[in-house]
Amino acid sequence: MENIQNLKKDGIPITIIGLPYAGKTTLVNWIKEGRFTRPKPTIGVNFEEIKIGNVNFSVFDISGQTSFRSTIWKSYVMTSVGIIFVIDSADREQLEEASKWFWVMVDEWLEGNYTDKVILFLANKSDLKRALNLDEIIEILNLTKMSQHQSLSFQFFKTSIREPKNIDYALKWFVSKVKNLIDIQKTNPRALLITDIDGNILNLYDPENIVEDSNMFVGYLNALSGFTNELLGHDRFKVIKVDPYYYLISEENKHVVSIAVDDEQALPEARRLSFLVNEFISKNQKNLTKDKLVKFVNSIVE
Ligand SMILES: Nc1nc2c(ncn2[C@@H]2O[C@H](COP(=O)(O)OP(=O)(O)OP(=O)(O)O)[C@@H](O)[C@H]2O)c(=O)[nH]1
Ligand SMILES: [Mg+2]
Repeated sequence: MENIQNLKKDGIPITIIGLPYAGKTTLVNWIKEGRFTRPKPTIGVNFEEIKIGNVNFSVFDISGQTSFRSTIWKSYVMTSVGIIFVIDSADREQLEEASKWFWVMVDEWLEGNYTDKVILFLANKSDLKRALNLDEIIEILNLTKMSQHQSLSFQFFKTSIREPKNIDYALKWFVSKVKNLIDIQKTNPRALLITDIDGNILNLYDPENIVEDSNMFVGYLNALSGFTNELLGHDRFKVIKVDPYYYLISEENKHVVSIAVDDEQALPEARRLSFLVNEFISKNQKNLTKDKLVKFVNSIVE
């Protein structure tokens, strides 16, 4: 299984999720080979580097199996820029379940308000006779509610990979949105600092020496954590401005990750990077060494 820890910055990270048999891998194969295939069910995560137009993508096509949804799906969604959610529009029995997971993603994981995600919803297999029409799907999945989440870039399409129908059109929308987002956010952090909760530095990526006096910074963090044992609470972020930079601070398993960026527009990318670091820390909790951490951080920053 491709491990999220190996996520490199080579391609723009894209995640494809949806229940089993929806057509996720068929979609990946279609993009790669330009033909309709009948893949076997995916076990784990299928990773592909794909070029669409002149843009490189790192595509994570994830198994739809139940056991993957609350953990693996979430990790990849949080650390991706684009998400493609695929449903089988002929499988009426599974629509409620698909709807449930779509809204878990939007409301719980993305809290409905992320500006750094593009979501493409595909009502696939529209070629099948028993496929529901788009209006029915919109109603069952309550997709009009997405208009309340205007910060998320969202679009739905009725598609068939078999015919093929609408796929090019849908992907065109998706690629251009993702590319715009990346152009806006494109930035390497100025600094990435990891400390333990007492302020001891475990990693410091600081090529331009902007965290000159990390004691000051650590002092600030200590002052914050002095009030509560938990600095920020789970999956929460705090942004502080210490001119001329913005610092995004997050906490995971008694580690504090602080990322400095130039401007507000780069904060979503900083948040994505902190998810990657937090993920790494959680997974390596038992045998985390400073060396490992430094190596990992170097692999996600340029
Ligand atoms: N009729 C029709 N069949 C399709 C279409 N897209 C995919 N399929 C078929 O649906 C079946 C399941 O497709 P997969 O791509 O393996 O499904 P998946 O979403 O990757 O499933 P998991 O990997 O198990 O989560 C395959 O036999 C595909 O050929 C479509 O647009 N129309
Ligand atoms: Mg698959």
